[in-house]
Amino acid sequence: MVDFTLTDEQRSMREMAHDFAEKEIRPVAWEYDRDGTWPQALVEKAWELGLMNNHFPEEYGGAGLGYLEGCLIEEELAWGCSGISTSLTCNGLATAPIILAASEELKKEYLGRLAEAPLLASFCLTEPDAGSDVSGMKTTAVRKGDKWVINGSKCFITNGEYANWYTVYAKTDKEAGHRGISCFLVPRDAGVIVDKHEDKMGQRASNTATVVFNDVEIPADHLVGEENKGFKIAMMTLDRTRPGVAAMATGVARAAMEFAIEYSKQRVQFGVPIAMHQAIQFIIADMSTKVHLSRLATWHSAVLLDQGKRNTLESSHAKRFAADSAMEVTTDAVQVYGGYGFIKEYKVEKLMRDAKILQLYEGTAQIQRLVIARETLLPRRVEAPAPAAA
Ligand code: COS
Repeated sequence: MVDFTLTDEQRSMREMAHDFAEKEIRPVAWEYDRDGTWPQALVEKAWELGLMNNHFPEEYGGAGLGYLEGCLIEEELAWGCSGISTSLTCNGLATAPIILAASEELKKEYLGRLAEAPLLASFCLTEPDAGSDVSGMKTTAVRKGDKWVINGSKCFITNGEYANWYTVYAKTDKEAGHRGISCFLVPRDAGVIVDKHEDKMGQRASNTATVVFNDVEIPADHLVGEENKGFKIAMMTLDRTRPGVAAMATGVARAAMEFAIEYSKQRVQFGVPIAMHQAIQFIIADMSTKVHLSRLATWHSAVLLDQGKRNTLESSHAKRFAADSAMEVTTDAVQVYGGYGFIKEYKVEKLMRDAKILQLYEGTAQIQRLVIARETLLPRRVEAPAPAAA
């Protein structure tokens, strides 16, 4: 049976997230965007309300919510501000490899830290010369006695400046390509250096930093999953987090559409509100279809995960379509505003800048198409078993 009806619990969760976005995020979003302000107060409030880390299994202090519930929350938060929602939801990306593959001890200690206090964690995969090409990474981890020694540098790390710990991918066998990458949990106090705070085009309330590891030593048991199995853990993580990005893209597009509708009913040209002109109606109609289909694709990719099924194809469909749609819808919202849309005083200007990163982070629009093409030409419909803990 296919049923898109949400349960009462899901609806009230969505309402709570919407309320938070409307009353707490929206009033500060444009000021935080202008100044690039770190939303610490909102991190603390969202954490208090249970809007963060709610996907953790109950035994590690979470609410054990499903991926669909996560997407409902992420759409609302991003409707408020996608920069702030990126800050609030990034723990999901950092913790997915831990939930998937880490030992019981690591899960208890490090998921526990985030459950017990409003702390953050970051996911460190990308490097200056290894973006889409994950296997090209140069960061290394060398085993010395009962320690791993990590050297290298990771860039574009969301929440990097504020993280308490990091999920870090490093080469443990330089000759083995993607089969020589391992995943580690690195506590910040092991000697991680935060090097550079990026000044970004959009999502300016999110923190993006370079994180450097100079002979950083971590205990041997901080290997996540098996040695040289990190690439698969990273891919399985992205399968689990791309639906959330798609949900955020849906929220951004929806916000832009709402602003465009409101403006088109007020702005009078040729003697009538511009909403009366078919040229504008068709733009609004396309916006509405894109928001609707983005949400459907997002929900489908999340529901498959909740059913324990592999969703590689569907999460790339959702991420690709929703992010491209968010870019198109926000650009069209600026178009509906005409010259005013280009002025910072009008809200759609920020949304258009914010949307761009949705086509870039967690796999570019081109990488999504590459995955979609591979999955379509050579379907791998079997379920991927969870990687074993180290
Ligand atoms: N789930 C489980 N396993 C997967 C997988 C998935 N979704 N995708 C790939 N794998 C496995 C493959 O089965 C293959 O396994 P074997 O070693 O047993 O053969 C292995 O991983 C390598 O897969 P593939 O050949 O597809 O790897 P490529 O090097 O060609 O890379 C892309 C694939 C380009 C898709 C990958 O590098 C990628 O997603 N890049 C983008 C990274 C990204 O999103 N960065 C953003 C950073 S987070 S902000």
